[in-house]
Amino acid sequence: MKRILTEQEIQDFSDNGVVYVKNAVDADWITRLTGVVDSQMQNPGKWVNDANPGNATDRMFTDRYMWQNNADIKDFIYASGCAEMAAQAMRSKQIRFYFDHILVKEPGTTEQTPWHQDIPYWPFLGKQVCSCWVALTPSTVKGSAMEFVRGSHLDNTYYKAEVFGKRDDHPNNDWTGKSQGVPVPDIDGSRENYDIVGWDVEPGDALIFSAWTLHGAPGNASERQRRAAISTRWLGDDAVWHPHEAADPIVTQQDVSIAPGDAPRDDKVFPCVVG
Ligand SMILES: O=C(O)CCC(=O)C(=O)O
Repeated sequence: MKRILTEQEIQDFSDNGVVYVKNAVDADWITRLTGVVDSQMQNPGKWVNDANPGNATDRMFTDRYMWQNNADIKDFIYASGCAEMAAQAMRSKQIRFYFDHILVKEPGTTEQTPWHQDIPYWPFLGKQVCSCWVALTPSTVKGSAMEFVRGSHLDNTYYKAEVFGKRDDHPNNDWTGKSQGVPVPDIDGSRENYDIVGWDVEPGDALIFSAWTLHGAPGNASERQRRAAISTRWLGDDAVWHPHEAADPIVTQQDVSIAPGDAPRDDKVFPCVVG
């Protein structure tokens, strides 16, 4: 069963730049993807970032761009309904896939997800670009849940990409240096000045958010509960290819058959999932 967004959910996405979608994907996906997380943590891919390999605590682990080699993730992209929800949220006729991203914070993880906007990290421009973040474990606003600055997608501001968890032994993470844009303000330093929203989530719930919405998350202070999620990234009708120096190197100009300013109509690299 694929989840269909209500008119209210679609309007919330449009007004707020983020929408919480209860029971967005079936429980079977959570079982399968939890297995993927466990196996990637044992056997990471090329694009891993692992703060503390092998540790059961204080470990932030991310891996991305696995869909071409991982059958479970490929199935999830085509069959989970995330593409359709992205299409509905963005009111887009067509949806192409960009990349998959798993994010894990083991109990006692101090590393935060800094406040950021996704668009400057990605080689695209356009307003119809979004993520569908699906919880694989519970997380609460008081704990490790994501937070968003409501309405920040409408500010027409392109924020400078910041390095996440910079470490000398993780060159994979160090590609943001020449990013253009406005520095992200110190949101945690003056939270009262921002309209910050977040939701307690259960496995299978989703947060769909615009690539222009400021978002972040604390570490994971829980003593026992892992916090894990998969984020899939989606390109709608107005997305155009915009390679730039500080963009994520998973897909660069040499990997695609399109030119800057083109729609992402390279079916091998950005498969069309809706439309
Ligand atoms: O899960 C997190 O802490 C961050 C996720 C995120 O920033 C994203 O999916 O774009």
